[in-house]
This record gives sequence, structure tokens and C-alpha cells, in this order.
Amino acid sequence: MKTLIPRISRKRTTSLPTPEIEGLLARVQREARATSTDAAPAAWMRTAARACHAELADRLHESQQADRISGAKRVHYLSMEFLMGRALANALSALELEDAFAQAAEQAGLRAADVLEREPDAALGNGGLGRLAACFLDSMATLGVPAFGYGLRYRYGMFAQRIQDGRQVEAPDDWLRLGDAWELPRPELRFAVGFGGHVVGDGGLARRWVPAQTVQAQAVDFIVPGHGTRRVAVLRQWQAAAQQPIDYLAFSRGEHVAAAREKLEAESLNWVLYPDDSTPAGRELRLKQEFFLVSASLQDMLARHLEEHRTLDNLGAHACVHLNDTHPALAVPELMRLLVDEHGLGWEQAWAQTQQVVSYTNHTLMPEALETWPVRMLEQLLPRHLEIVYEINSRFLAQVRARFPGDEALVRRVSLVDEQGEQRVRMAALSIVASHHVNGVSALHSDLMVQTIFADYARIWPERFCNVTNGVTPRRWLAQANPSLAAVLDERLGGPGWRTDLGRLAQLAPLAGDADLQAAVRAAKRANKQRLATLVRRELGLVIDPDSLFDVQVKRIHEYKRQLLNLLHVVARYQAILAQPQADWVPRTVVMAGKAASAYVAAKDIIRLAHDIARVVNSDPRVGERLKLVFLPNYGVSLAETIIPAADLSEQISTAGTEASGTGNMKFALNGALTIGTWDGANIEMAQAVGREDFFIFGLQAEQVTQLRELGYDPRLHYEESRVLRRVIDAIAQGDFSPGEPGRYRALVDALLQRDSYLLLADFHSYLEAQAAVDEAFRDRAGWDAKAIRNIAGMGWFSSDRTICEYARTIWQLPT
Ligand code: NBG
Repeated sequence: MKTLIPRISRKRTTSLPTPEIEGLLARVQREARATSTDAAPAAWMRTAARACHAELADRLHESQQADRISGAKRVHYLSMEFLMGRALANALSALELEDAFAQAAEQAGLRAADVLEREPDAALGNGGLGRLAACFLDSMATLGVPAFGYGLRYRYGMFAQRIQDGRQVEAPDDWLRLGDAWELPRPELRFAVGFGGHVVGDGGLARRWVPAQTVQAQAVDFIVPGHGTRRVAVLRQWQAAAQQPIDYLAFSRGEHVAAAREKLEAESLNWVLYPDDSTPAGRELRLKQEFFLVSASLQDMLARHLEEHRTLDNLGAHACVHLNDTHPALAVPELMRLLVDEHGLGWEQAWAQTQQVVSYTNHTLMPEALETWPVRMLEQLLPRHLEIVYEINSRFLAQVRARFPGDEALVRRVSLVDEQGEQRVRMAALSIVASHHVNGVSALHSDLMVQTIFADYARIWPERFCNVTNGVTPRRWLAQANPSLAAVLDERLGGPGWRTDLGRLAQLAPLAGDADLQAAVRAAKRANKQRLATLVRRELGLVIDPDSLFDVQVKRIHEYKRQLLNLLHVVARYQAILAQPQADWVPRTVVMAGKAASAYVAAKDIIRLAHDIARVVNSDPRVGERLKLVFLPNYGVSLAETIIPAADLSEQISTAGTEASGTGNMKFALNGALTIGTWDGANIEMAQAVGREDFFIFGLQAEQVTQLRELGYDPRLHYEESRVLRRVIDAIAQGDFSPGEPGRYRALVDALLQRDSYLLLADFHSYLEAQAAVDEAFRDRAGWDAKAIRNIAGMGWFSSDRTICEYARTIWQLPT
């Protein structure tokens, strides 16, 4: 049989038999040929996705079969967000088909990259928390941890960000418009989820909830391939559907819209991620989403457990339920309800099982992010759950009173119900009380967590709290995003094994001075910078110099992450260049990207300011190539995959004590960027792993931040003392960057001078000094390359494989 598929020697032995690969690629070619040239890359993308998916579905079946037979303990990772990004490149890589695919595409006159780019991102998350969940699924599959991710199938994920006249405009992200070849519908997995109604009972602890409204939860699976293994994990996403698709009677009366009311109401649960919660309707929808996720997931888990074990007495020995932040905390009362009311367990027995299965990760210390729900709202939407929360609370508070007699202030602080003002249920408290382990996501964050927000609980249960520092998957964030560097590593580390054993990167450290290695790493970086420059030119029509220092800050826009501090530096540098045009400047391209929450005014002002500064700086002929500022719209996983490998410098500049961990910081260093950062989150552990000499650390440390705030911080002092700072702030305040509207940044500047809640002014000079040190280091190319290599070498520990091993051992207590 004549085939168009070239015979390729793959570096690793593939687990797919050759005829299947050929069949897969032949099918792609056949279908793609049948379409017009214009549609060819998109057709290739969809066909390749379908073909990979068929293979992954077989592997899913195998993995699940194996777990059933072995009676394995499974992890159920509940998360409102999974920021998966694109799937095809990852699947091809897991199936070891990348080279074959690229060559076949080439034969058809296409570039593989153009085909892969046609896939829309599954942007079902906001930022770090959602992307962490995605990295975890990749690692669980790769390590063979039996795992289900549970999430919602958002119809429109995170909004798409457009920039109009320098301002963020949100648009729905219609990522499913072409259908999704990766979805595996599971029509047999349907569960009813109730809302509202009332509770009936006879005074006993088991009662019966009679919901006023019921929707169907329908499972749709997304298969997550493991790398170097046939194992896969599954992300099970719930789709809500009405009990009855249409109201037939209403329809017959000609009331067509009314006939679809129930359907619309049910489906609205799946429309968007995080609906705007500034309105009561928005908040209620969010609460419904959270409950919908946990109820469907737990019913699915219990049904499987019963099928395999016939009893729920041993649930804790076979199941872990992990709460990714408090968003799925309703899992606690829902599991209790299912066990007590539906399955007839006694309260104590049910509570013992619940405590054996539940664990919880906290992802932020920001007090405003600690979730609470009004009792009134729970009463209406989830009356039985509120009763259960009260029962858990009264038993818990009785324990507290017994152990700390007379300390009513403590009782008030730790109660699951906040009684100050409108009564509200504290979701973190609910999660902690039910969990066997509660972890933070970096060493500093976990320490601060038990010293501050959870201090009282840590006093009651010190043994419950622990740390598991975050990590990222090297498959997506190095092997796939940075093939040039990956090739260098394959050569220097004796093959591709580092992809699943990232600790091997340490072997590079002694080679940091090797001129050949330096040249290879530098060439890879140069190619990535060129790729980014091409993208910037295409997107923004702006020419940037790939030989300038690429200084990058990409992440959600938030005041605590201090993108504004970055901008203050850009303005200071701009003014300095104008003042000393003859000085020997290291040319810089500052790249920023990130989305602001739609109701977050200050964050949106920062985006606008970045655009105003960029317009002035980039068009000033006196500056020329010495400084450029670029804001790339619509930041997401795919854009990150292009930007991060191209960075020379990674900006991780949060106020110390505010960034729980960061994971972008790890991705940058892994790709050979040097970090300018504060002593915060995982920056600390990274600096320790790499060596402080190869890190640009600046600013106040967390303790100093606390002290300064206690003493009373006055930002004006810094403004008055520093001429440089004054000129920067005055320029913004008087409209140098917004000449048509000088008062545009009044609010931003006032907030800085009056409160400066995140201590930008206090850290400004230290930041400028660190930036000057960066320039100096960059002048010495060999020295810089050596630092970059030592950064890469130090990142082995920051693989999410290591993170998942720690969770598996210490928290989930899986057999090793
Ligand atoms: C974020 C933190 C990051 C951290 C990620 C993942 C939330 C609530 N928190 O610092 O801000 O890296 O979680 O743990 O999104």
C-alpha cells in the first residue's frame, strides 16, 4: 500500500503500533485534502484532534479498568477552574507523534505550527489557580495517580480581552463555536441537582430535602494524556440541562420563549466562568454553580464507590476529595447530606468518613478573597445544607469551648458563621473544620497562613496545616513551548528523560561556564525572541528589536502584583533617557499582558496607563530603540507559551507577603529568564534553589511590610524625598501621557500618594537599583548566559510532578 506518511525514526519507542500512526495521519491527510486550501490548517487541526482523541479514549478505558480492578484509591480534584489551553500539541507529544505530524503537514504544504494555532484555547480559568489545576492533571496522568478532575463546562470561558483606545473591553470567548473534538460526552452519567425548596423530617438528624427546582448534571469528559505512559487522567466537566427540554404545554399555546424558560435557566449555569459578582443575581448564579459542581461530582463519586465496594463504610480508604480553594467547600455539607439523608449513615459515621476524604488548599491571604455566603441566600437556595452547616458548627464550637473554656472571643472568631453584620457562612472555616490537611502553596505563604488568617485554627489543630509548594508541568512549559531549548537539553542531558524527571536539570549547573552550551542557550533564546517580535509586529504593528533586553510581566492585573511599579520604572527610564541621551543605555523592550476583572476599576486604569505610556514612549524619536513598551492583548495560556520562552527578565514584583506562590515565576526561570523579584511566594524558594547571586531581589520583606504598616506608612514622605519619584508621579498626574485629559489618572495617583496600599513608593528606589543591576549584568553576555543556565539548572524541583508526589504522599496518603 502506498502511503504518504514518511517513515520516521522516533527518538523514543512509541507505544502506538506503527499501522495506527499511519492510519491516523493518513486520515488527517485525506480529510484535509478534501477541503479548500484556506480551511486546510483548521481541517487538519480538527481531524488530528479527533484521531488523537480516539487513541486517548482507548487509553482512558484501560486506565479506568486498571483502577477498578486494583481498587485503587482515587483523587477527586474539585475545582471551579481548569485553565487547559490548547490540547493538540500536548496530545501529539504524549502520543509521541510530534515529528510524524510535522513531517506529514509539511508534505501537505502546511506548517505544523499554523495547524496547531487554529485550536482555540480552553480558557476555563482566571489565572494561577486554574492553570495549577491543569498542570496537576498533567502530572497525575504522567505519574499514574488515579485521578478525576471535576469542573464545569463553561460555554464561554474567561472573557476575551480587546483593547479599544487603550482600554480593556470584554467580549464573550466563544471557544466552542467550532465544536470541540476533545469532548467525550457521557450520556449515561446524569445526576439530579436540586435548589431551593424546604426540608422535612421527624426531629432526627437525617432529614429529607425537597428542592423547588431540579436540574440535570450531564458529564462531558476531557481526557488528559500522561507522558511516557499509557495512563491518562480525566477532567469530568458538568453541563446543566433542564429536566424537560421544553415546556410542551406552553409551546402549544404559542408561548415559544416561555416554553424554553426552564431550559435557559438551567443552561445559564454553564454560560460563563465567574459571572460578575457585583450584582446579587451574579452572586446567586455563582453560588449555584459552586453547588452544582460539588453535588454532581460527589454523586458520581459515591455511585462509583458503591458499584465497586457495595458499602460506604470504607469510603475514606478509597477516595480523596480535594478542594481547590474554598469554591467547592459546599462539598462538605453536600457529602454529609448524601451520606446521612440519602444513604442512611449515622451522623458520626458520616462525619468520620467526610474528615477522612476531604483536604483543602488555600491560594491567597488577601482578606477580600476569603469567600463567605450570606446565610439568607443559603437558606433560600440550600436550606438543608444550611442546617448541616449549623450542626457541624455547634459540634465544633462545643469542642472549642471544652478546650478553651471562657474564651468566647475565640469562639466568635472561629465560628463557621460570621455574626457581625449580616450573618455569613465562612467557607474557609467550613473547609478547615472538615479537612484532614490544609495546605498553602509556598513555604512563606504556608507560614503566614498559620500566623495570620488561620492562626486560631492552627492553634486548635496545629498538625492539620502543611505546605506544598506549587510546580508547573515541564511538558507544556518547556518541551512544547520551547522546542529550541528542549533540543539543547536533550543533547546535553543525554536524551528526553528530563521531561519526566526534571531533577536532571541540575546536571547543567557545573556546565554554566561552557561556551558552547552558552552559545546554544543564547541561540535558542534569540529564536524565541524573534518569534515574539514577529507576533508583536503582526498584532500591534510595532517593530521591536530581538537583541534588546526583553523585560516581561505577564499575569492577572492586580494592584498587589504591582504592574504599576513596573510602569513607574518605565517612566523613570524614559525620563532618564531624555535627560541623558548620550549615556550607554542597554536597549529594553518591556512586555506586559494580562486581564483585569471586569469590575476592577484600578486594574483597568493600569491597563490604560500602560497604553498611554506606550504611545508616548514608542513614538518619541529621541528614545529610538532604547526603550519600547508593549502591551499584548488577550493574555492566556497560548500567548504565554510564546511570550515566556522569549523573556530575558521575569518581573515577579508583588508586595512581600501578598503573592501566595506564583507559578509564572517558575515557568520563566525554567525557560532561562532571570528574575527581578521581591522576597515573596515561591520566589524565595526559587532564589534559594538557584542561588541569590543569580536572582535580582529587591524591596521590603514580609516582616518589614507588616512593621511599616503597624508604624503607620506615609507614602508622601517617599514622594517628597525622591526627585526621581516626584518627576515620575508628576508626569502621570499632570497628563504628560494623557494630554487630552490631564486628570485621567487622578484616582490612581491619589491612591498612591494617600494610601499606597501595596507600598510601591516604599520599594521604588530599591526596584530602580535592582533594574540598574540587571542592565549591568546584561552587558556581560557570557555572564548573563551563565546565570540563565544556572536558573534553568535550579528549577528541577519546581516540576508539578514533585508537587503531586508530595500531595500524594503527605495529604492524599496514596500508596507509593
Ligand atoms: C493564586 C495565587 C498565586 C498562586 C496560585 C496557585 C488565587 C486565589 N490564588 O500566587 O495568587 O500561584 O493561586 O496556587 O487565584
